[in-house]
Amino acid sequence: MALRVARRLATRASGLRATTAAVATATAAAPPADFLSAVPLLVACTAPFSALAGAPAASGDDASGLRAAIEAKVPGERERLKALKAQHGNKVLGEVTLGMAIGGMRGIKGMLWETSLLDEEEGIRFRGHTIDDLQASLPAATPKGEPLPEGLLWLLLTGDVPSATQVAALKAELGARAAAQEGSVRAMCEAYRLGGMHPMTQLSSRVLFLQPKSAFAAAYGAGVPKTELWKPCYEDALDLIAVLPMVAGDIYRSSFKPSLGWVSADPSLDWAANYARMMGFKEPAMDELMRLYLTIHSDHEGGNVSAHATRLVGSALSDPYLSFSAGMNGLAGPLHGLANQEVLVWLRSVQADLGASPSTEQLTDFVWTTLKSGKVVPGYGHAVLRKTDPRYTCQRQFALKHMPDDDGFKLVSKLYEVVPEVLKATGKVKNPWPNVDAHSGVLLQHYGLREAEYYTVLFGVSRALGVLSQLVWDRALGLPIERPKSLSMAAAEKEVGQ
Ligand code: NMX
Ligand code: MLT
Repeated sequence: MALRVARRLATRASGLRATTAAVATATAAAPPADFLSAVPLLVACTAPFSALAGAPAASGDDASGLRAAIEAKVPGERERLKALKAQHGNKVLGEVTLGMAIGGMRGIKGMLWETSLLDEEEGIRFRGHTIDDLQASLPAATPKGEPLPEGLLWLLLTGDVPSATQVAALKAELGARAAAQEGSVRAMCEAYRLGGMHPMTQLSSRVLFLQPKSAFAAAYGAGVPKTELWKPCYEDALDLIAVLPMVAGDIYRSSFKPSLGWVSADPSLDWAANYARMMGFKEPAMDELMRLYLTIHSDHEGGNVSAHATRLVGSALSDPYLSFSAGMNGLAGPLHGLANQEVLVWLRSVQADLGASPSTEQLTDFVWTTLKSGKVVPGYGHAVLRKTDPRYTCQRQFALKHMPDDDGFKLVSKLYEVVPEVLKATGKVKNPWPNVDAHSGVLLQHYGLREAEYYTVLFGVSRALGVLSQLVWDRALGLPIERPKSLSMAAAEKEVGQ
């Protein structure tokens, strides 16, 4: 009953969409040159955009059967957690030293995260499956092709590898959800031309502008009980995932290729290929790269900044739009997701200084110069991994298959022989091996996506699959508000008897 009330509330404002579109047309003129010139536009648009409330449209019909598949698992997973807590809730998971509290909580086992688990040697497993497993078992668009991210989304949400029929149904459902929201999303995108801002700031802001759509916020406001809140959380997650290519594709076009204009989704295409079209790319190999890229960047257990920020904000029962936007603000940091931008900028500086085929000695000197100037070598190191990231390895395999003679790829390969030795020689870097970001830029650049400042947006669109899937389970399992204990230095001194 309360859920029905929430749905009614969530559709009430849809009649205002015409007003929204009119405002959008009036304000869509020239993109602002910089942030300050964007401010009056934001102020002008704030009030009419409450009209976005209630546009989730396709929500509720479970056309793919995914929600029913999750629902079938919820009681069993709740029981499992209840039993764990009752029988083992007082077992010790590890000790927390003062060094860990000072050192970014590294190594503290302090949360549950169901969708993926990271092993420091082996790398990531998504619901127990390695990347190699996924490439073999998830349905693909072409024979022996890269996995479809829709299949990964099904896996993350249910724990089961989906059939080709289930993936086709989810692809169709995401397409229908995107089509149903296109009018309101387009109006928002065309009203908020934030071209002077970094693409990640644009992404985070635009997700917030969509927040009035939230079925979760409406459901909470209508008094839907806590045990049922995972359902509107799921609706928001799927609605948001469905429109992210539209939102992010428009950020790309409006920032870098304004002549392309608005690009509608092609219902015959999958989520990743549509995203490629929305950025103006048509080559089948680019579609395959996008499928791989959007699959492997989706999730990296719960402690990384974007995942943890999303979880933390969601734990206050902030809705999925607010939570995901928070995660994107974390992903925008250079030690996290923005490292993919930093890598390409750094590789270009190597090429500008040393030419197309630098020697090992020249590269070694260049890496030392980077370190001595106080900078990190982007794309290398990790807080958990202690070996080469398997996400790096699978991108390398993609390059060997599709673009073995690319100069950027050759440089990345050469650096793999040089950088770890230098980082080891510093004596302080715990993991001298490359992470996911060391490789992605040269692949994208090869297919014409050369604007490095956009790269983290691609990471963010992919990360939505993981963090929003887990958010649905956070609510389904009834996980509480997160609130770890902090210490002042004085309290720490007292604690250690100093
Ligand atoms: N280049 C230079 N110094 C490094 C590097 C690197 N790639 N990696 C670690 N260090 C330094 C680190 O700054 C620290 O120095 P100090 O004691 O002077 O503060 C020291 O080595 C020990 O750090 P670690 O314990 O090895 O690494 P930590 O867990 O603190 O940080 C990263 C992990 C990923 C932040 C770090 O390795 C780094 O800054 N890497 C480069 C940026 C990057 O590629 N980030 C992307 C990570 C993946 N992602 O997408 O999020
Ligand atoms: C990620 O994908 O989130 C990064 O590798 C960072 C991390 O796991 O800490």
